[in-house]
Amino acid sequence: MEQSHIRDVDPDAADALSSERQRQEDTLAMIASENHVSEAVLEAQGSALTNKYAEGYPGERYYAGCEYADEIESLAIERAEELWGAEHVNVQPHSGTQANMAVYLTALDPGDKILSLDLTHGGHLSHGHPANFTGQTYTVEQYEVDPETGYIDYEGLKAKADEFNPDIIVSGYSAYPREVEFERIQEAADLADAYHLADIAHITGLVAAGVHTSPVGVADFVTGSTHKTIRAGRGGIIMCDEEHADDIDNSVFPGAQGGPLMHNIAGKAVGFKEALSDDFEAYAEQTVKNAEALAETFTDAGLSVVSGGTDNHLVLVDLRPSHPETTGKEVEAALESAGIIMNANTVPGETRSAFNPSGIRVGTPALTTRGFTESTVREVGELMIELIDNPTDDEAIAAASDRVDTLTDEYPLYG
Ligand code: DSN
Repeated sequence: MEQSHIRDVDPDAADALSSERQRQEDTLAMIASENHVSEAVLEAQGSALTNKYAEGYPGERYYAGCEYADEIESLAIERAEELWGAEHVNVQPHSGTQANMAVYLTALDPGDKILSLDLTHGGHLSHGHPANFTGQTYTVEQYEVDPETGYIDYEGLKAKADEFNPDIIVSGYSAYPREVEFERIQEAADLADAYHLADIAHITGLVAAGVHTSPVGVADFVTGSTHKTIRAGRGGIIMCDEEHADDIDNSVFPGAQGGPLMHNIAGKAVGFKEALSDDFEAYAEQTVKNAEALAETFTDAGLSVVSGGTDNHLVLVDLRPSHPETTGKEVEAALESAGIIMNANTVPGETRSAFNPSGIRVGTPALTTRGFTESTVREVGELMIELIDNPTDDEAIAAASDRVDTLTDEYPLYG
């Protein structure tokens, strides 16, 4: 087969791809769920494994020619077992939501009861939102964060578990800045004789590095994303004890998915190897220190940081007390114009809509990958505050944009 490069075959697609790479090089990625994988992970994800069908699991495939697919998937599994200390790992979920789907298929029947954190309090669509299959298939009750402290209301959760008698309690969140006390959630699950699913999508890297408490060995099922703080190939992962291993594997394939995305599993294997290095622990620690520095910068400027600070990689700001007329979307747009990319987010007690909410969520995993430390993160925080105060001031936006250009030049990404 004659081979040509994408630039010759499809200049439009080539332009879009190289522009995206340049966009990442020239902007500050502060979406809390994003990160920058290494060139090695990019290579794995762009490999010939994208061509291979490998339904089944290593050594037990439904197709021939799977010897290298087996090798790659086994590497990903072994490394994940070492990173998180899990008895059983499934690396095939296409995403965190698919991982959660497989757990629900394993643990629940349609109509069964899920107890999970409200989306506006930091939960996730796949934890029972009405617009998601979970909200449409199962009966859902939600717990909340304490309105005074912004921390999970563990006692309220226990009371709800007692009253609602759920079949599964979901912990792990998308916009919660504090360390999760998985043991306390397990107590509520024990009280209700319910399963416990800990969805650590955002904090997989912090847990692997030992920077945050692990729910592995506490919760019945632990799910996660593999491309956020853990910085590996894109997708999802499930961990559980041996007793649930066969059921989970059957729920992923053939229950919820067909052929695994073997090129992504290769990216997971390579990223997990990188995460097993000593450098990764320092990276995870720095990610948290950077988020703490950002939270402090915001608080010092009079912004209302949900829960008063952070223990992890993200900071959630409620704009209403300091900037009652400014919405998260306005801030998102102003910052984007200056090359700072983060997202508007709902906050506990939200009074606007999910599309134009009252808060912003800002994360440090990607900046930390670039080499940013507390002082540079503080500087970015100051730029953000200037634009939160003046979201429509073109001069302020231009000045911030110049500074972002300097910072991105000083901290190149892929080069
Ligand atoms: N979209 C991810 C996030 O931003 O948290 C979760 O799926």
